[in-house]
Amino acid sequence: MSNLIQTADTGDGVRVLTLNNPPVNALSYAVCGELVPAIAAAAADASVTTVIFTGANNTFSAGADVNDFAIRPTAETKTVRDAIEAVERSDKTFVAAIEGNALGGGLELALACDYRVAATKSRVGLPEIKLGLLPGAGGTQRLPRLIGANEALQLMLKGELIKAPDAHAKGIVDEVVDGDPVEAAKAYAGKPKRRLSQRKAELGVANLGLFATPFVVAQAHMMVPPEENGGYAAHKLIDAVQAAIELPFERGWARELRLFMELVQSAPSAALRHVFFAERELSKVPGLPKTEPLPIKKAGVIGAGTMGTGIAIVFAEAGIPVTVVEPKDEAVEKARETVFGMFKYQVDKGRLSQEDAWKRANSIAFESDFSELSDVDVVVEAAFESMPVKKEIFAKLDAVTKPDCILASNTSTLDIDEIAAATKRPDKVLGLHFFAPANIMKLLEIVRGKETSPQTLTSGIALGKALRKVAVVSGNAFGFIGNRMLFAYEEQAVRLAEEGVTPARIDDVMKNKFGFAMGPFAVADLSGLDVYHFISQSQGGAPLGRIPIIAKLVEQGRLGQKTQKGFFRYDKAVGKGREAIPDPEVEQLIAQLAKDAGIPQNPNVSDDEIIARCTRALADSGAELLRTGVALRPGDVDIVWIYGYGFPPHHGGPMHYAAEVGYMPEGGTANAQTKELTHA
Ligand code: 3H9
Repeated sequence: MSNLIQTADTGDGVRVLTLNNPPVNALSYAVCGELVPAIAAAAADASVTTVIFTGANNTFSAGADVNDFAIRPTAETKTVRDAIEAVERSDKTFVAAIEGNALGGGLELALACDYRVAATKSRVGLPEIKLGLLPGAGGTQRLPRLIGANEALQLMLKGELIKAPDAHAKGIVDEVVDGDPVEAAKAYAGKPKRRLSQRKAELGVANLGLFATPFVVAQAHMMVPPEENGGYAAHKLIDAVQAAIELPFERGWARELRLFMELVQSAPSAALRHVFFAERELSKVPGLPKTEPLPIKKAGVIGAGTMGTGIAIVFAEAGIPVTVVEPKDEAVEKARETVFGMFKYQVDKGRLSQEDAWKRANSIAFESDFSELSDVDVVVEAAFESMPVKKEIFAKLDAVTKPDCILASNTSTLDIDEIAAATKRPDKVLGLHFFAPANIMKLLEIVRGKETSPQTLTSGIALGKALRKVAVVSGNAFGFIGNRMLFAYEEQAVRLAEEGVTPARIDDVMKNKFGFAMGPFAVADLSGLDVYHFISQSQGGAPLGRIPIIAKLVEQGRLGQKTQKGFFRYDKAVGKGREAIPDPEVEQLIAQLAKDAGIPQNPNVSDDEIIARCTRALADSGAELLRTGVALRPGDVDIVWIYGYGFPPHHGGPMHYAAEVGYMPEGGTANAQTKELTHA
């Protein structure tokens, strides 16, 4: 036997069983294979009165091993459920001593104990919903019996981690301690058993009388997304909690397992598990030599426009003081208002204390001269999207900043190598492409130029983590990963419109049937049709689609949401001016242009065909990025689209979805092999 479970008797009838499966003590089949006999041995040992569960590696457990869900269990396989059943059968007292995280199956093991003690800095939670699962080791049955079904349901549907003091206030843990939780747990030795399985689940809602349960259950079903559009696990989770309220424990425990097994085998859970692992792969760049990242203690930003201000806020929120260089007074005035407005909002929402908000807002300094950047460790340029402008800025930055300062551009389309060539330190130049609004959107594309050094790239990845972004490394190619694919996707949507399908229908299908946060035409209107036009002009002038619809709309002053007219109309009185209103004028314009160009009409394409064409365009474009080495892995492409463009996570991203529906992108597979990054 290995030492996945460490056993220690402390001499006073207490046996400590320590989970030891680095890094997070996942309760893998192998761990449970040792845990079950260890519990049985303690149960059979007359000298033991109390068993304390704890974790090595400064943590309790992150739950079941997510890798195991892809492995079919055999009759011999042991899971957390077997360990919990062994606890349930034993007449000893069990105490969980929690440090670090007790999540998923880890918390479920703790809930099977009679008492729970947690270190002040630890966190607990049942985040299974984020993997398209439900807590399947008794969480849906025991948590309602501990804190009431209504509150338990809210916690499990959100899947959030909560800090130990909050968990204590809710009654999830019995005691919070500053010192060693194992020492504190010993005080519970020999105390009477207190199994949650013996309790009845209360609803936790007053004044609803006889109809309380059906009311709460029906409300919950109504509040989550439909089963086929992101809510598959949520509805089953609600069913499991209903069982906790209505059925005896043993039957609820059995029902939970059946529902859990259905979810483990479901497509949405496979997609969400893929996203979980893809996210954790991001910082591993094949072939990147190991180097220490440069410390980033102070930052600079060029430009106080919307992007520059947002980026400055991101630095301030991460505790990195930042100097914004902006020569125009009115732009500075507006940026200051945005900064203070945003931090005030955080205070109003109770997320920040007044004092912290004030400190952070004041860690952003506005200056008019580049010379103020002489002591910063990184500068992010967020000026106008024009190569001559960027080159001039980089040449100036090269002259004023210290030699090892990293120079980054927030460009969304321009060539990083050409920008780097304006400096004498191209090895210190890279792209840091934030998405608007920069302080809200999680995605950051890190663009690696031809000369970007391993240390600069490593520092960029470390900075991404410090700024709490989901950072994806991209090669230097037009549009990088996200925008390159966006153009391919928008092009396909425009082609469908040319064939007579209205923009409103295409948006409705992609949003409400497929699950995107917004439809492709609403996205175009939000980004600005002038931006698309400008980019297609700078790329040789070819229109998106076969006919110059966007050029015509721009000519008519229809630039999108900002002019209240684009592909759709916008009215300040409807949805604060953000709701897309179909516009027959645009539909007629498209029809006329298509007729003039002799494009065959086919307005009756099915919804499935619309989805297939738009998602295939994404997969084809993603496959090309993988073939040319711009993107490292299919999972990276998926993460860019989920975090940057509102692709529905339950479909796992464009490459995962293509593989799932069996689509083979042009010239390659959706699951192309990981490649070393090259430059396109
Ligand atoms: C469950 O419990 C089902 C039960 O209800 C029913 C069973 C019958 N499994 O995120 P990090 C790895 S479902 C396997 O970078 P952090 C992770 O891949 C589970 N591996 O660190 C990474 O590996 P690598 C419910 C896991 O400090 C390494 O650990 N639990 C698992 O930023 C470090 O992870 C959850 O959903 C796992 N469960 O965050 C919790 N967890 O180094 C999922 C982590 O090779 N986990 N790894 O790339 C998390 O939320 C975060 O990982 C955690 C640490 C907060 C724990």
